[in-house]
Amino acid sequence: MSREDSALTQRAKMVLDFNWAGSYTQPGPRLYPHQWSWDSAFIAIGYARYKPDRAMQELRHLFESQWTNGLLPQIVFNPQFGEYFPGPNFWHAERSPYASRHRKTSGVVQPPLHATATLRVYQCAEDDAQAQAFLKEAFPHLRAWHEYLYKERDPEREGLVYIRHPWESGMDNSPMWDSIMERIQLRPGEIPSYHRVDTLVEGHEEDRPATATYDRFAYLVQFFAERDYDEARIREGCPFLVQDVLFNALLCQAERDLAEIARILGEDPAPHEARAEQTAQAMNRKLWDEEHSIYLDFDLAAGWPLYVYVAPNFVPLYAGIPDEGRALRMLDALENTGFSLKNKNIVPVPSYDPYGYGFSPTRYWRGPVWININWLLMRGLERYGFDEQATRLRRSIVELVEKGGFYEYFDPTNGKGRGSVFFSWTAALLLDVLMDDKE
Ligand code: 2M8
Repeated sequence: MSREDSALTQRAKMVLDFNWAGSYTQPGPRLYPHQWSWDSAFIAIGYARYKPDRAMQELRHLFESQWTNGLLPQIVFNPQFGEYFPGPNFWHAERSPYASRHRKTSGVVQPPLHATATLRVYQCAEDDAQAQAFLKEAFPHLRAWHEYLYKERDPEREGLVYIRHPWESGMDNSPMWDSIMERIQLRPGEIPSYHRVDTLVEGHEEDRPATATYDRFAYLVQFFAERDYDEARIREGCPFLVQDVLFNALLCQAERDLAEIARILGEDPAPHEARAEQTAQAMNRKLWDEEHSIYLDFDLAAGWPLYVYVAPNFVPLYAGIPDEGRALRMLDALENTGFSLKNKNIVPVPSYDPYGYGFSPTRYWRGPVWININWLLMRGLERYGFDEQATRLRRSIVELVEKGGFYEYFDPTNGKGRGSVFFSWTAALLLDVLMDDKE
């Protein structure tokens, strides 16, 4: 490791220490004080490299807040920080008979990377007995989590699970949701009364979702709470039901990793392998877009695909879902469209096609570069042996953070950092990249 890299490694560890809240890591100091589900999985992947104990604590804190029906919540609230919106009093998660009784949580989920993170922690840990004990402890939580998704979120047993709120995608303000948001026509009396705080944090206002979008976010939360989080009742009339590419691709890889965990523990890996395969096949059958060589989300409420081209929809590469031929075509699309790994004027990979309608280099999930998506794409390119392009992405991840700082996201036109400073998954995934050399 070069001297610059080792200085950067130290800085990344400092960011994580700064955000460590005693039993979990805050995604970012001011905007995100609570525990977020997929942030914790990425963060654990970083900790796995140098502090496996902490990685285990991170995941354990989330597992302890799991609902009894297996739902792993998007947010676990820390009662010390009261002013976040929406807080527990808006979610009313307690209306569900399954909600965690000892910790307050939200009532939606986030992408399921947790089996992947757990396996990673096990593989990196040096104390075999401790690692084995952790795997044993995590296994029932992970099994229940995946079972919840396939049972409650895949009513037609297609092998594809749905999300029911943009927050469940992790890509809150993505242009993918625009057509659905437009379809949700609200009358004044239908907009819940609420008070946003995200726009009060200085320097963030113009990047954050618009008021009309937040009205719909809040409306959907109210819709779930009014139905006591009963999935069958929600499904009946929910205007937002989407089979999302990123979510299902990560689930597919997580099932493969859960199969591996089962094997290590002497449990049966077959059900997990079978589900991973079913999801991969369903994605190839239903979500593949022949014309643009990318996977597309499917809007279940409307019954059609969402023709919006976002970088996360290349993530099936990470899970080994496309065959060699399709993977080559995806690579071509990554290199020769607006995403353009080759374009010297754009920092790869913008979250949304810069030639796409409504692209913005600075607005939240509508164009900026996110380190977690780049990391998933980099690992995906490696998986298929596209080494030159993977190296390009690796360099870009390191350079972005080195020059721009540990930001939440970056402007692809100039590499400038934006959003939360000291952002945890940026630090954790950078560590993972820098410490690759050690292997
Ligand atoms: C962002 O989402 C939260 C709501 O969940 C927000 O906008 O307030 C997203 O980037 C999401 O992917 C992330 O998990 C969360 C915390 O980093 O922030």
